[in-house]
Amino acid sequence: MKEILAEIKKNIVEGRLDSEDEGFDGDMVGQPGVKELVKQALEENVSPHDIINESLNKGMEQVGHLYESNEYLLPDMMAAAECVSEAIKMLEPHLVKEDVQSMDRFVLATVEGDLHDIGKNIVATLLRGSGFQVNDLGTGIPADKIVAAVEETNAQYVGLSALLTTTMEHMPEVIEKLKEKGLRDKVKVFIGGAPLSAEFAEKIGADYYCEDAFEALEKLK
Ligand code: B1M
Repeated sequence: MKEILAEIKKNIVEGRLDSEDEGFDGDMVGQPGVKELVKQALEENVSPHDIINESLNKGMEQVGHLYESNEYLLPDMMAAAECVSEAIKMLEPHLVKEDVQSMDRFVLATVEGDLHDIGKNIVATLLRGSGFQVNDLGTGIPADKIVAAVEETNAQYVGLSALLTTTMEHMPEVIEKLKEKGLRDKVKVFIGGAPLSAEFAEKIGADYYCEDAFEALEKLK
């Protein structure tokens, strides 16, 4: 991995937004944090794709392991999440192709009971950048509301995100309610999120499982 990508990942794990942050051992003040490093990476023409997949996703994966092993507490996870959100804001202009316009409508939501939105937001940014009209409903969205949005906007695609093994179980509800409303054949259902898999997509009758946001775009193509 390029050194700059490794540095960004390290600083995500340390929850260091910028050079004023101390880091966990308290001795990192003055060293570049996520903001400075992402700026530098973009100036060096490192691709936003690599920054997202190699630094942001992998950094958060490591944070997840540290939380699981009780080395990190909730505020540590939140500090890392803030760094990722800030990095995505900086990457957004580089992911948007200004001349692309499409009539394709995408409804996107994190399912009921689930507040994780970093991955969903990356998906929204990429889709908008590729010209899709994205109706991002936000987090913790019940199946009824998702289906109502599909109906109202006449969307051709719906994307569901879940990060918890408990909340992924709300995904089949959305598919059932789409069937009840006679909308299932009019919309392609994409699902994504760390605990999901292609097997789960098949089991619940979703059309596509996406391991990451770029795979969603590939599948749409
Ligand atoms: Co949470 N959390 N969390 N958390 N959190 C996990 C998911 C966990 C695995 C950590 C762990 O224990 N190892 C664990 C779940 C365990 C389980 O379910 N078995 C967990 C837990 C337990 C919790 C709480 C219950 C903790 C508590 O309160 N005690 C709580 C739940 C709150 C709730 O939702 N009700 C909670 C809270 C939080 C924070 C608020 C602190 C924060 C979220 C901040 C936010 O989202 N704004 C947080 C975080 C940051 C994480 C981890 C560390 C990182 C998640 C993340 O942002 N990843 C996570 C550990 C992990 O995932 N390994 C963890 C980076 C992101 C870019 O990846 O979201 O997977 P991801 O998205 C990818 C792909 O999956 C895909 O594309 C994205 C971009 O490439 N994708 C899609 C996702 N959605 C898609 C939709 C599509 C297509 C692709 O449709 C088209």
